[in-house]
Amino acid sequence: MGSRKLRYAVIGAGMSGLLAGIKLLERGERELVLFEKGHTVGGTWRENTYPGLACDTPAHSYTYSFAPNPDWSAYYAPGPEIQAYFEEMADRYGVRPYIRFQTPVKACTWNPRKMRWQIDTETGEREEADVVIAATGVLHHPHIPDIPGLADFRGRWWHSARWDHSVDLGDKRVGVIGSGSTGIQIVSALAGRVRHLVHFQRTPQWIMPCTNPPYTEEDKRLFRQDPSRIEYVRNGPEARARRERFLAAIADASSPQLAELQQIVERHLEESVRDPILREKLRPNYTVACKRLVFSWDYYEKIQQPGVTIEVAGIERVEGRGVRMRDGSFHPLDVLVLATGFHADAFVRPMRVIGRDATDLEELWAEHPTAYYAVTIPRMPNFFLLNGPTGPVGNFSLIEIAERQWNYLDQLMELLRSGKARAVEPTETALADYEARRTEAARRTVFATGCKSWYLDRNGVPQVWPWSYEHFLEVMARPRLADYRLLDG
Ligand code: N01
Repeated sequence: MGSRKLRYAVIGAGMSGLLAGIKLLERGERELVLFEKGHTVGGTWRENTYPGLACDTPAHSYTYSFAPNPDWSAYYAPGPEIQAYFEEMADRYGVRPYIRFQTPVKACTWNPRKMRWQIDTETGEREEADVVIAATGVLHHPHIPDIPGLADFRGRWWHSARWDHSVDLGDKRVGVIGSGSTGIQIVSALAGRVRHLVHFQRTPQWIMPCTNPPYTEEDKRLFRQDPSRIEYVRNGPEARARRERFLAAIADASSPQLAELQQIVERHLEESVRDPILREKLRPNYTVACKRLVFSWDYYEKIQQPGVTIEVAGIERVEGRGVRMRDGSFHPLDVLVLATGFHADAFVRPMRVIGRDATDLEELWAEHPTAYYAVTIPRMPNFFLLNGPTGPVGNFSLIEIAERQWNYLDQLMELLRSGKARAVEPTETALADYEARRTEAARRTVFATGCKSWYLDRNGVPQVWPWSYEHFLEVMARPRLADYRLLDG
């Protein structure tokens, strides 16, 4: 079999989908189409526009390795700047003309005769491709909890990822439900800027202190002049040590590194919150980093201003004019923001994926979503995932992760391009073995130490990468072909 030209379909034009587009164009591939459900690129950074939105991964790390940005305004970049970066990337690398916006994919169906995927969109289009790259993101289906009475609320309410900018909050009494990274960022931003703010916390969070120094014009000039300074922020000894320390902490709940993290957050709470009653309200009863660690440089300070109430009594119901607590108390509110997270186990769903032998991905994922090393799935030939299930999604740069995954997948695609195979998929045994080792390791992680979080699958097993970052880099460096089935049609 000689070499052949492939046609590629990328699903999603967020950070990972754009990466796929850029890399394919860079290789000279032109037979490609990106399907995007939204009106522009950027994924999560397009959807989330809430006040205080920022990325808690250092800006220079949350940047494509091949497109450094000396102009980030601060160590942690604000959301709109990140969105602007992705818009620029789509143009700079010429990906935009290949994107079909407002075109959600309804189904991908493997055609065994043609050994190609048929892609059907919600807009009635039908396309074929040899390769599908699912870059659909992790957290994008808002979780709207079933809080009694929500429908009766006479004020305005919305989910954090659907911010209503038409409402001026300055003179409003605002309630924010949820204390994940989103809720903490929103409350920090609104405190002191609205008439009254109530932060409803079902479960308090450990807050990791950090600083967010703005980059001066001089800093930016130096970054531009000497890119090794950017590389230093990304991968210098301090960044590496921080990453390794953090990974050692989360991978082993009995590690000294975790004990050290615990001390840092406890000290931060003791030193930052003066009122002992408030301090106890804010004190979590689980181990640090069991839930995704929240970083903040100002949350404790902001909530101690006048006009902010921390409520931990538990919501009984929403009423027409506010929120009733289980202890009978009542918070009158004009606006309610649900920072209540996302359906983290959706991944490519609700898209329907029917692979070889009419295998339905929904059935494969009935128990929980999974993929061999987070990137490939048995019976789904030439169906490749970026930031798919069981990958390292914690407090890391998902960009770096997607780049490593791309490097791995590109080697599988090379088998197709060079004519060594028509299609490639991992064996069932390889996935089963991976899952057995992964779930075993996952039980030792901090995520399994008894808190509730979106990291856990419905059986309470962490559905994320449980090993070191080094192991991830090692595995992503080269596919182990013995674990793959090559189909030649
Ligand atoms: O969502 P979450 P998020 N009644 O699922 C509460 C990324 N991110 O949007 O803990 C009352 O973490 C729920 O309470 P509990 C990051 O990966 C990154 O904040 O289940 N409360 C919890 O407090 C992050 O982890 C950045 O008891 C209810 C909250 O809602 C992920 O997005 C910034 C409830 C949900 O927390 C998700 O964060 C922001 C109910 N019925 C987000 N239902 C960066 O900076 C849920 N809750 C990169």
